[in-house]
Amino acid sequence: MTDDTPNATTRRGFLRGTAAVAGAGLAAASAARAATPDPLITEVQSYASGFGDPVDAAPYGMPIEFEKHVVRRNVEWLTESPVSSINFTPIHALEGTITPQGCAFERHHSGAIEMSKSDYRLMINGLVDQPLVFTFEDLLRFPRTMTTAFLECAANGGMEWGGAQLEGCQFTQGMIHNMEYTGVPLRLLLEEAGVQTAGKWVYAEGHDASSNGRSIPLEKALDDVMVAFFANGEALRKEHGYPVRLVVPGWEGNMWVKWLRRISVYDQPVDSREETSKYTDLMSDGQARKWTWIMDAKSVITSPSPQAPIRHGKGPLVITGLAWSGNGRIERVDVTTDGGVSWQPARITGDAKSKALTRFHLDIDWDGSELMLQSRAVDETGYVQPTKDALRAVRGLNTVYHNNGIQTWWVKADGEVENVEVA
Ligand SMILES: Nc1nc2c(c(=O)[nH]1)N[C@H]1C(S)=C(S)[C@@H](COP(=O)(O)O)O[C@H]1N2
Ligand SMILES: [Mo]
Repeated sequence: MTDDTPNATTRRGFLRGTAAVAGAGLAAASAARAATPDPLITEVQSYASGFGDPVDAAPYGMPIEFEKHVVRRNVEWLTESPVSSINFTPIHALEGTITPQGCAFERHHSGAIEMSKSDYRLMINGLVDQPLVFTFEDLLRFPRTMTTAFLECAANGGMEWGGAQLEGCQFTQGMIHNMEYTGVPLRLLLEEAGVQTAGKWVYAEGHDASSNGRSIPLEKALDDVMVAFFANGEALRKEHGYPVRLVVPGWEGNMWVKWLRRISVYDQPVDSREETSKYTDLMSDGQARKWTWIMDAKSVITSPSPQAPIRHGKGPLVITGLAWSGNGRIERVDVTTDGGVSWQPARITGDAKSKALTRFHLDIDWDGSELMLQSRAVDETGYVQPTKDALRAVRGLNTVYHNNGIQTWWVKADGEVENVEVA
């Protein structure tokens, strides 16, 4: 423990009351600290005897240098070229639920393009009464809505289907981010164009060379899909689709078209590259599962985890992680420290928003022995996050998509953590 927040103190009191041995150990540790004069307490520090930076030193702020390890990282062998690649959100080092744009993972099929608001155009055509082209200014005059939603690439955790075990939840589960979006419901733009009765699907494409075209059933397009231009209170960053991207809550990241260029209304799906040769799940029998849009309930313990080992020794241990479901709210998250023999419910901290990342915590008194840590999410539909083996039994090993299996962290006595699987 490096801080002495009121919460930590309360919890220490609780632990002392319930576990005499642990309580004694904590009291001894505190006494030792108090007995040694700490210059950080007893001496005037330089920052307290001079001026700090003036207000205009950083008109747009970056994280302090001590946090410079909290960055996106990639896995070089994963993709051939950085313009058609992916990096990973440092979820092991973040708290709460909102992902700052500056460290939210990126996935581009042909690089991030630079598009100004004045050059921006969005076309709606196909089976509509009136084909329309909107400028960015036009979009700003439609009534706005807001939603917080996770975006998870369908390939998140994909390397683990075959058992490749990357050391860190950033790498195993970091193809995810969660932002608060503001924009215009796609429904309003479609209503403006007037969808004809034959129209059953929309096909969304981006301005980039890949275009990343995806077919979306009209029902979803009219429900909660958003044409978004703000994320976490500010303009979208270039890499997330500036100035306009599609937000498709609960559905796989590939459908969240960036640098949104065109919405075409069709009577049937387009069967584009991104929904046939890619983003379909090849099963053992050679058939592919198609239209696997929804991201099923999943969770992962973010700390402790391989990149976030336990450094403080035994005693109070904060276990924390993230849970999410493309089918709605997270109802419950269970945590096991013994590889699934016994489970206890974690605390859902803050709101459990529908189709958004949900934070959970479990405070334990760690006795210093090895742990097999897992979390298991249950969503509001009653769906329970499966084991990886249960998924493999049904889907085989050919696919890289939609792995929402339970992740196991082996916590060793020295606090180091390794990515393992329990049979
Ligand atoms: N126009 C366009 N949209 C796109 C992509 C792309 O390459 N081009 N990549 C898709 C994929 S596969 C994912 S997972 C998400 C990633 O969004 P992010 O870069 O904001 O994390 O955007 C999707 N939208
Ligand atoms: Mo993706």
